[in-house]
Amino acid sequence: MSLSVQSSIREQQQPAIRELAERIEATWQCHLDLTPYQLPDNLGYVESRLEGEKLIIENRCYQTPTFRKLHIELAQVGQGVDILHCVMFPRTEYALPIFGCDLVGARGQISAAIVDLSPISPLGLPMSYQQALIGEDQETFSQPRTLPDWGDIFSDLCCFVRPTDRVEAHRFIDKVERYLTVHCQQAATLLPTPHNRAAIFTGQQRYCRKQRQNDKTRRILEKAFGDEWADRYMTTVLFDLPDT
Ligand code: BLA
Repeated sequence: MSLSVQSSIREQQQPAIRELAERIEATWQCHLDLTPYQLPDNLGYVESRLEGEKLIIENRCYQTPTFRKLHIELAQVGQGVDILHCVMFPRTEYALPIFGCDLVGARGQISAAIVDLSPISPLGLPMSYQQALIGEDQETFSQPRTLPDWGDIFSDLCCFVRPTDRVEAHRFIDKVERYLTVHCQQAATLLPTPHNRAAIFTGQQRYCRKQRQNDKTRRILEKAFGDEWADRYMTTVLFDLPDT
């Protein structure tokens, strides 16, 4: 499937965000068998209509035999703030962690860069992931950030930093690409375990429930679209669950 369609806000976004979006999609295209995924009505491209700061959101979504939903979202708040959000939800017969990444940039700086492979089992990440990513926890960034309370869903390999310059921004982008590549490789070899579906669903449910507690995301959406819309967007587009 071709991913060459150009979006309209992509060209205007900060170089690090644009580059990360391109690398994520190139990695998906290289390792996965992508087909389109239909978002709920009218939520592919959204512009705010309320007073206050304008918010533009562009979504791209795919699925594969192993992943229920691969989501990459680019957003622009006013003229100053650019956001990249990406989550890969496995189908519930695959006991895979959830890859997630968020990059928030304002006026040429990146204030938040986070990437994780989040376990859906209380036992943590599978051993094969830990082996494939040995040493990742030793990489240094000069301004590490502290996770909020709801961030107990993230693994030991979670990287949450404020990159201070282009070198660190690239260090972060390279890291995302490594996590993503390992994840795609692991996903390709994992056999489905349908008998485990309920436990996997519960793990994904907990992940979504916690992510929906991110007030910083919620507030931006509420300011531009209102409370009800923001809640619908967080539960049906950003952190939705499959039908049981
Ligand atoms: C932080 N997310 C943020 C921030 C903003 C957004 C404005 C604050 C930046 C800062 O503290 O410097 C906004 N993020 C958005 C918006 C969208 C978005 C509007 O994705 C979408 C429309 N968030 C995720 C995913 C992860 C994530 C997948 O969507 C992690 C895998 C994490 N974002 C995350 C965390 C914070 C954050 C942990 C810091 C929250 C805090 O410090 O309280």
